[in-house]
Formats: sequence, C-alpha cells, structure tokens
Amino acid sequence: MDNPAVGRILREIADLLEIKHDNPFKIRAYRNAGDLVANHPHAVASLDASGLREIPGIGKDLAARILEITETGGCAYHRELVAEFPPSVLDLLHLQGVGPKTVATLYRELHVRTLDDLEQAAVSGRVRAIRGMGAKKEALILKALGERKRYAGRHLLARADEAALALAAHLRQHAPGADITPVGSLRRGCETCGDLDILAAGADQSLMEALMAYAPVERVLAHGETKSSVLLAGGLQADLRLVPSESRGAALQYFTGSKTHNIALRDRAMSRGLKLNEYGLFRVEGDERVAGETEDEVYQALGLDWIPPELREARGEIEAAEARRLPRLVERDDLRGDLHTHTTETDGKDSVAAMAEAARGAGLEYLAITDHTQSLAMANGLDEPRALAHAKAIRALDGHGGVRLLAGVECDIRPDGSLDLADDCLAALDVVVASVHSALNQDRQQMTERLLRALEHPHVDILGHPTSRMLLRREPSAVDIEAVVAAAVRYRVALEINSQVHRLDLSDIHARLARDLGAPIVISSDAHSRDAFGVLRWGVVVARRAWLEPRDVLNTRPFAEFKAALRRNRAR
Ligand code: DGT
Ligand code: CA
Ligand code: CA
Ligand code: ZN
Repeated sequence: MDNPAVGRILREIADLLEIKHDNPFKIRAYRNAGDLVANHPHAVASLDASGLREIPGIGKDLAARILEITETGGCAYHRELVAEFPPSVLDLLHLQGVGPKTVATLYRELHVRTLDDLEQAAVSGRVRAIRGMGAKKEALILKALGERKRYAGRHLLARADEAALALAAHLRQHAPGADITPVGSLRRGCETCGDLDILAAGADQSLMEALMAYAPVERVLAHGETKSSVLLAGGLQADLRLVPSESRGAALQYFTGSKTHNIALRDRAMSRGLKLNEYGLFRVEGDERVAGETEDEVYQALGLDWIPPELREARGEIEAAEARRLPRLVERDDLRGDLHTHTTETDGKDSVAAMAEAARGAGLEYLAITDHTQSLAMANGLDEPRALAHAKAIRALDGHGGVRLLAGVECDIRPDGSLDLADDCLAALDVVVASVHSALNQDRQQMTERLLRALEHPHVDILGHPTSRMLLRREPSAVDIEAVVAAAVRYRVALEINSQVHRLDLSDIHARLARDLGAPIVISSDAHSRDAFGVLRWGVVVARRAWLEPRDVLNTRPFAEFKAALRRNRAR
C-alpha cells in the first residue's frame, strides 16, 4: 500500500468521526495523520511501529492503526465507522460548500443520509430551521444539489483525458505487455464525460489489484475479476475492464460506444446472420468467429469502412461508411494559424513576441493577436488610440519567430449589437473577432438580433464563442443558431470553434449545422498565455465530431489564402 492510500483511510476516519460529532482532538489527530502520511517522503508501509512513531504527530495509537492498515490493507476501526453510517453519507461531503460539520448537523438533527433526503429537507424548509444553518445555507445547499443534478457528475473532456492518461500510465507499469486504452465517451471526444472507461486487453487479473493500489482512488465501488469501478479524488469514476487479447478489437468497439451506434451495428450484424458483442463477431449458426482482434476487421466484416470514434453517434456515419464516403476529418496538424489570442496589452500573460514564438512552437504559421476592447474594463480593454498603437506594435513584429502576424482585436458586442470600437478603427485592423461578454441573459429574440447586427457589420470577420456557454457552469445563451449561421453564410463571416476547455463553442452539433449550411469556420485557442496553445487539440476534436474536413476550416489554409478569405478582404 502506498502513502496516499493509507492517508485516504485516515482522512475518511476523520470525516466519519466528525459526522459522528466525536472528540475534536481525535478528529484533528486523524486528519493530521492522513496529511502527514500522504505527504511522507518515504513509504510508510516499510516502517514498523517505532519507525512510524518517529514521524512527528504520530503517537502510539495512530502508529498501531497505520501498521494495521499497511499490513492488512484496511483497519477494523474504519470498517466499524463505515458500518455505522451508510456510505451514502460520504456523498453529502462531496457537495460544493458542504463540510463534515454540516453533514454531521444534518445527520443528527434531520437524519439526512442521502442526497435525496437532503433535497427533501431543504425543499421543505427544514434545513433553515436548524440552529446555525439559516435560509442562506439552505439556498446554498439547494444550489449545490441542483448543480450536481444538472451536471450529474459529468466532467470536462480535458480533465477526463488528463485523469485517464495518468491512470493508464499507472496500469501500463503493472502490465507492460497489455493493451491499455481509454474508451467510452472520452475516446469519442465528447465535450463532457460521465466516467472513465479503461479497457485492458491481454492483462492478467493482478491488474485489478494495481487499480486498487492507485493513489488517487478514493473509494472502491466494485471489485471483480474482469470489471472494477473506483471513485477517484475529485469525484471522477473509473471503470476498468479486462478482456482476452483476441477480443481486443471487438471490446474496443463495444466499449467505445456510443450506445446508439452500437445498437445500429448490432442490428446490422443480425441482418447478416451475425452477432456482435464485446468478445467478437460470430456467425449465429455454428458460433464461428468472424472477427474481433481489431476494430478495423469488425467494421470490414460488416461491410463498412472503419469509423473514427468521434463520429460514432448514430448521426449518419454508418450509411457514410457503407457508401465509402466518410469524411477525411481535420487533424491538429492541419491547422496553420490561430485567430484568437490575448497578450499583456489586456488580460493575457505574455508579450506579442512571446506569443509568436510559442505559436511557432505549436507548429503554426500565422497568428492573430486579438486583445479585448474597452467595454471589458476589468481586462483593461483597448480604446481606439490604444488599439491602433497596439496594431502598429504587432505589425512591427510581423515575421517574428517565423510567424506571420495579424493585428486584430476581440471586439466586444454591446448589448444592442453595436460594436465597441469606432468603424474607422476596426477598418484599420487586419482582422476583427466580435464576441459577446455581457448581458448574457437577454431573451432569444434580443440575443439573436444582437448577433445578427454584429454579423452585418462590414468590419467583422469572425464571430467569437457564439453562444457564450461555459460547460458545467453556464448554459448557452438563448439564440436562434440557424439564423446566426445563415447570416454568417450570407456575409461570409467565419464562426469560431473556441478551443477553451470550458467553452468548446460552437459545439459539435452547431458546428455541423454551420458546415452543412456552408458557413466558414475557424478553430481558435483564445490563448491568454504562451503555454495555452495546447487547447487547440480540443477545438479540433469538436470539429471532427462535426464531420469537418480540412477544407471546411479556414485556418488550415496557407497564410495568403487565409487572409484573402477573410470577409474584409473579399471582393464586394
Ligand atoms: P458517459 O460515461 O456518460 O460519458 O458515456 P459513455 O458513452 O462513456 O457511456 P458508459 O460509460 O455508460 O459506457 C461506455 C460504453 O460501453 C458505451 O459508450 C457503450 C458501451 N455500453 C455500455 N452499456 C451498454 C449497453 O447496455 N449496450 C451497448 N450496446 N453498449 C453499452
Ligand atoms: Ca463513460
Ligand atoms: Ca462507464
Ligand atoms: Zn472572449
């Protein structure tokens, strides 16, 4: 057992004791010991009782407890506490702004054991009636419950990817010969993921023990021979499945999903006298195995081209694969430019020169510097004289680090749809991204008219983050997206896919609509520092899920061609 795993048990004891309203000194001692152990430079599992007691803050009783944990993988005291409280009580602790003290009070006074109990108590006004709680606390709890429900424990794609990468690396150390791949919604590039699904082909069952020993594991939800589930710190659940090597392809296919794509494939198999499951593709008669070792052979055996995971949503990909007409999806390496970045001139962290160098490092040939405008006072937005002076400075650096620079702004779209800088100033720039940052709660008609007015403006080239959504935080603004796309087509204004991990705005569905209607599209980073160009990969994932090919994305074009395609540089 490694230090974080031991520390986890000690901290859980502290949490449970706190809920129990136990002795505060004891609670503090356990929480303290949890932190000490988790951060101890040497493996506590290698220490005996006297070695443990040498750690300042660890007394005789705690040392014995820790020894029991490292020797047996758990301790009776912890098990007693868990038996005393339903494990669902620990879910309450994961709510935003609800600590053990609150959970303790709720449990003692209102017998709240589950999230549902808590919701009922709060809705019926019983929470506010408790001393030390009040209406404000009750409202906070309801808000936290609402958020939890709305986002139902979903996680940003980028965060899920990071967690999966780390977990897969840990598992690979224990099974170097096995094939370990993240599957599920993460492999399909969905904007948020409900949980992580990791597939291991050709590993033996000891891999399950390696999962249990993974430091960030907070709770074990299921522990089986071929399937286990754990809860990682931060609330992300991970499912690990083991399959034999010969089923690798079939299992990859099955666990990548989506469910609706799988159902369509299974029906297709059935109509051909075949049956498809996670072990392979078999003839219904005689059970002969037709395919299963690779995904490619599974799709081929069903008369289909291999379908990229991002398309597996039952949105026409099976028909396209049958007709051999799948798109050649855009890739990160196809991008030659970035059209939305910030510098120290407003709220960015790095200079124009540093951004240019970093863009080069990210493989880009051109870069638009688009700092904020005056309405964004908090970001020190530019007025006309500053915008023009900044443009001059940017142009003076054109070619720096081998990168062509475009002097632009991210011009705020005011609530009435007018732009935040005077026309002659906007006309003097190389590119104008126009975006909404305020009055996001306008009704659908107002917001649509506001965007249409901005799109009509002759000096607008790109509409930035068109719906203002913040994944898991803020819903997209109400807007008639078809009208916006139609106007973008008409005026040849490019619609942005903003690659910020919280935005991904346009979404995949909206970007597909934009492509289908023929609107120009760009993929931009909205980078606020030189180390932030990496997010472009997420914008590319959205574009792929939208079926975009390189020719659908303006910034895959060489610089001169791109520049000529900007609205301001087109004839008429
Ligand atoms: P999520 O976790 O909500 O972001 O979405 P997924 O797609 O990762 O869903 P999840 O984790 O429930 O299951 C992973 C994949 O496993 C899913 O995409 C397809 C496959 N799968 C799971 N359950 C079923 C099922 O009942 N039928 C079929 N055909 N496939 C399933
Ligand atoms: Ca999943
Ligand atoms: Ca799952
Ligand atoms: Zn913006």
